[in-house]
Amino acid sequence: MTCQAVLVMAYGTPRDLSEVEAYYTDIRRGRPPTPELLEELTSRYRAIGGSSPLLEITAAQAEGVENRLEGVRSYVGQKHASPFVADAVRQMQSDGVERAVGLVLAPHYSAMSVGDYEQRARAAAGKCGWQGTLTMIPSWHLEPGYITFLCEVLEEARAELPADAREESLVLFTAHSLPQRILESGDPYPHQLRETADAVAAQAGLSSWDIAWQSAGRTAEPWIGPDILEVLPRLRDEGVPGVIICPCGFVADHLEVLFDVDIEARQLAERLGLPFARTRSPNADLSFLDALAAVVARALSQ
Ligand code: FEC
Repeated sequence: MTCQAVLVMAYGTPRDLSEVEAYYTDIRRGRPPTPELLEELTSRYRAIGGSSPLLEITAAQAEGVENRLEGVRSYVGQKHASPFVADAVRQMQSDGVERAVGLVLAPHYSAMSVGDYEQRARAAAGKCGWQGTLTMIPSWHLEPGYITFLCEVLEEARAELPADAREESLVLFTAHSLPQRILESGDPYPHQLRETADAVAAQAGLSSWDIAWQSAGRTAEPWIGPDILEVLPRLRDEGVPGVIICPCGFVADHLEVLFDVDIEARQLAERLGLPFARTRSPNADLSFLDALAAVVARALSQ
């Protein structure tokens, strides 16, 4: 029988504050951050309790997918922290995996995100001489189980708002911003975020929704906007009674959700007097894991 696997890829996180510098250096492709940048990032990890739960959640998601697929073993490979994508590919090689499906734990395709994970996996395979077949899942932003999950958590979040703000509140679907230059090559990333938003809006019967971007990098070049921090004051000025942030470009609680949304955006909304709620992250929710496993099963059957 063919030895099958799912290569589960995610962003990665420092395990504790002592690893932040190495992690940031890896994100910056080997250039260490300035002391100011390092302190600024470290202070964000401190604000969420000293570390991000991303690694544990990634591991639980990989295990959840593996448990749902008979005869399929999962391998976790991260972009910027250990275990790296290359470590996972080396392990697949030594375990004799013949066929793997590459699943990135981010729903929307960009050459800079999913494309980059794929390049890392293929480069690692070449380097360690893994001869198996890797089939990448390019995106899964319209997976029915994911859309249904988002509809359900939207209703939960709506219930957190004051009664008089619930019905007319605007839902903002967000994803990690990327440098604007990706648009020049026709990258589908913004279009796919819009498609997720429209699919949820249609299924949930939303009357008021939009997309926005978050977590833009600290670099000089322009990033895709508008950023949620620009949108919130505009919504208040337009008389919108409340906002629900649905960070559907992410599937786990981590720094970009726990700090950028739960602390930074929420504090701004509070200052503006704008009622604010955030949809809970998929994490290891059972119906979400069913949806991910369905995506992988389909790719394996092709
Ligand atoms: O919880 C954690 O510790 C990790 C949170 C985290 C996730 C995440 C996801 C994405 N990123 C994406 C793109 C970029 C680009 C840059 C960039 C920089 C950072 C920095 C931190 C960071 N990212 Fe991230 N990202 C997370 C954390 N990201 C920290 C560095 C400091 C800062 O700018 O805030 C710019 C550098 C570069 O050019 O590479 C671009 C994308 C995603 C969503 C897809 C995915 O999860 O892979 C896209 C989680």
